Amino acid sequence: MKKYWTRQITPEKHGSEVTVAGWVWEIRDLGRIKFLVLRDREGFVQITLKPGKTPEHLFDTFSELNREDVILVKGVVEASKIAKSGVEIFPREMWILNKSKPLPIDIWSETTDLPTRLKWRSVDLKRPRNLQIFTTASKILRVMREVFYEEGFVEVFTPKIIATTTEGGAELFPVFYFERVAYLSQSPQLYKEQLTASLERVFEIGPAYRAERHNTDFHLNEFISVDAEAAFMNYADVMDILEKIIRRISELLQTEKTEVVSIGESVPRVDYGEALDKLNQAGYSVEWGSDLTVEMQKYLTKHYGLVYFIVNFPPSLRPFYTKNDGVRSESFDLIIDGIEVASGATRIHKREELEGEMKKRGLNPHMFESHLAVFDYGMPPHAGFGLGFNRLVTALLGLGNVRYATLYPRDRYRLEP
Ligand code: AMO
Repeated sequence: MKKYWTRQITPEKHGSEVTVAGWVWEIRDLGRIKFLVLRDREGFVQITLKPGKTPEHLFDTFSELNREDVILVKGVVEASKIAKSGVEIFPREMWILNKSKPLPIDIWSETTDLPTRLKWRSVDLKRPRNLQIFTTASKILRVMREVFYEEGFVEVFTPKIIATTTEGGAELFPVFYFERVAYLSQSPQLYKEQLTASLERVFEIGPAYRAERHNTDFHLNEFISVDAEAAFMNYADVMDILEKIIRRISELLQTEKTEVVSIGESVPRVDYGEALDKLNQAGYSVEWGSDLTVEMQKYLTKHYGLVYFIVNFPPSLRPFYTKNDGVRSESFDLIIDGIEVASGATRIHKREELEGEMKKRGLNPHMFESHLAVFDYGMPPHAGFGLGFNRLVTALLGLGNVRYATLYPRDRYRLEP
């Protein structure tokens, strides 16, 4: 088993014997002295071969190496003023565990276009920037889970094969389910609400499927949704939790020395009406009841900074389950760098009210009977949010396209790899 990551080979290890394993990133043959740079998930380390110091047969092994060959090296660490990481390893033994053909794409520079990179995604993921994106994404998930646990949430999993729509609208992928048609879940919305009647505070991190025909930089047909729902909270309370999550992630990114979207004392909660005023003053001409575009959301960062909420949307812009007084709903979107990263609300917890909102939107309450029945047996007031994980990573790391933050994106024209 591999015991050291390359980043653990530091000058303090001077004189000790270590075994490292990874891929050949770079080969430099300076005649008598030969170098290779070994890459693993966590970084790089230089291996140096010197006549007199290195066993003769390792020069033969070296001459067989190609970039991306998989190697295992046992050697002695020496602190070095010249090597990039301040250390080099003088090998005592070196094994080629597998050979690599020349790669189909260039992972050593940024010249390859996105479609070609995605076609060869497993190879593309060897790129150091990608290793950084996906290890950081994993740390972000961990921070989110920590905050949820601190706030008394339990992690749950709800079905992804479902019988009816959750969000309304026709953006569902049908699947064959024995004798009938089922659908892939767009959101755990109805299940997470139901669970507030028992588990009170729940969160789920899992895939959501949208059969949207959009082909934009921010839409996927399968994305990772971070969902939270809590009994006895309203939308202001869940915004507090979301704000805590974003703050903690921002602290994490600071320690990681990743470029960060900085957050002020508190995240502004901008009334939808006020946002419209600001936009209209700037010449946009948006009417009450219109959705804001990415361009408008980007414009608003001038007034509110890179991270802000828009709150109190008109009910017509929100799904049927959103609590409202007919003019405004207790709802919010979280915008980071112009992108809608999360949306949430206080929910309707009275059955008759919910049925009324379904009818207003042309949905048949009979289709939702199993959901509505839960409201007859002690449904508490509750609120929650759904956060698009791929969009969050894209916005925080400034990637500009949600596909960069997705291992194997599913979009309108991409079903493989
Ligand atoms: P909504 O539909 O706004 O709300 O989705 C919540 C968040 O999920 C992300 N998202 C997407 N990410 C990538 N590609 C897509 N096609 C896509 N669609 C949505 C966005 C969005 O903010 N049930 C409600 C949430 C709730 O109220 O709890 C819902 O699904 O970041």
